[in-house]
Amino acid sequence: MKEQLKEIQVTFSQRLREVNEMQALENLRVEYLGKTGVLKEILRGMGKLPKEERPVMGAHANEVRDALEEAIESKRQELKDRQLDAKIAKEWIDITLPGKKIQMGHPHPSTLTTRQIIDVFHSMGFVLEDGPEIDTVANNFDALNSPPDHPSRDLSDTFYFDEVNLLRTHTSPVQVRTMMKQKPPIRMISIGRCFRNDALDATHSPMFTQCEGLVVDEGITMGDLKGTLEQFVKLLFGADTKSVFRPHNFPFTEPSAEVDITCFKCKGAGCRFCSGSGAIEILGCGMVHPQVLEYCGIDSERYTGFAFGMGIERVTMLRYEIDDIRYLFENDQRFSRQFRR
Ligand code: 2NL
Repeated sequence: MKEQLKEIQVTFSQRLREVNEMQALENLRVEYLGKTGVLKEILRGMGKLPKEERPVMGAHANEVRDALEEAIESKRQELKDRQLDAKIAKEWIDITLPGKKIQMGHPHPSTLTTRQIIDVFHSMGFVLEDGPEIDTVANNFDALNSPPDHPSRDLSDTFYFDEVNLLRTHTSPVQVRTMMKQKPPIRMISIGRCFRNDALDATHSPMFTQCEGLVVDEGITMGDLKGTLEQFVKLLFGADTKSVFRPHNFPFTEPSAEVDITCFKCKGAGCRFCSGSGAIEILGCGMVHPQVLEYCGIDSERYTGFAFGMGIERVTMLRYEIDDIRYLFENDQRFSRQFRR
């Protein structure tokens, strides 16, 4: 029996050396130490031994069992360590490698123009006002002295929801709302999306952004209008920019004018950019029509005002020499990325 135990120990050691993974180790444990294992089989044979040998042999068998258990436990630890080493080797990260560069976003060119225009007017004491993109026929047309048969009211030019509501065709309703809720002095600008039923081409878009301004107080004159807008174009296009006020006509202002600035490309000599004229039209303006003031509840005998309006996209196209308005709406990264800073 002693020899048998010796034999078991030797073959067990050989078998254990060949074990390379947990399941094989468990199988080996069951084979030798399990309820029907090799060792149990031996112990069952103890009954045949002479009575006096049994305690000695029993003690010896227990020693062998303990030794086997210990060997299995240490092998288990060894396999566990090996598994962990393999995992660490596989998941190794070189923390000294440079990180992946993240693509940073950046403002759209129209946003750059918008922000700069706000800054310029803010520096002159104007307050930025806001209003809804869906407004009323009254606020968009009636208040602005637009005659009932004016072409801009046409179904083919304006997006109507019904007889009362429309998509605003300019930001003027914001000025109307401001005048209705606030007494002069008023010094405000509004910037927002406007909608006209125009076909999309290089210079027109059915959705565009307008910036308008309004000043109403006692004693406001055409001189205030000129001074303010001259200062505006100098701050936006450079100190040497000259402006020319050319008579025009709007239903909501009287008198009305359009402002041309000296072409910043050819400095007035005439080039392809300004169609040879040496000047570029930048905005429309005028003294607020007394009818508009009265409609909004402002005494036109006591107060006067001036107003102006310009297209953000048009100004953006001029500043960055963009020759097609569609670039501003398509969001093609090959275009937009050029404005990364
Ligand atoms: C242009 C011209 C203009 C106004 C807008 C305005 C608003 C009120 C009263 C009087 Cl509430 N006027 N706005 C005045 C003159 C010109 O815009 O060419 N815009 C793109």
